Amino acid sequence: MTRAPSLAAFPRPRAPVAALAVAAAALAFAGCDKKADAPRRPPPPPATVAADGTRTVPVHVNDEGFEPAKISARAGEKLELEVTRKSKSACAAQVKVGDGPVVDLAVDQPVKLAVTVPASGEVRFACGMDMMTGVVVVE
Ligand SMILES: [Cu+2]
Repeated sequence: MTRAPSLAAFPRPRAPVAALAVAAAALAFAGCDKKADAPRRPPPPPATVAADGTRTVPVHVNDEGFEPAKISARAGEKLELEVTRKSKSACAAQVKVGDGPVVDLAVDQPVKLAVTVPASGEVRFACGMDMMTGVVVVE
């Protein structure tokens, strides 16, 4: 008679504690994931403008595609993309700007590609397989 209530009483206070511990562990995991992601993939640095007016826009090639995938340009602007492959995926191994040649990319080796900005419209850029795409839009 004295044992039964004590046995029943033990699991009850423990259950919520265990559930909290699981929830806390899950939260800690989610937090870790986000923290691990941020330093592993910082965004590309801002564009720079050289003395001759050429604007250089850093572009990263990630697993998900180009970052940024859309770049605004002014008509006739001297523009170049500084493309850096940040993904080991084969999809990121090449890039092609407009009608230009397909250029090989090595991981973390920036490659500068001049863009002939038209008076209007847009210039596409893409991976070698044309799966990941980006665009320079004349505005
Ligand atoms: Cu591809």
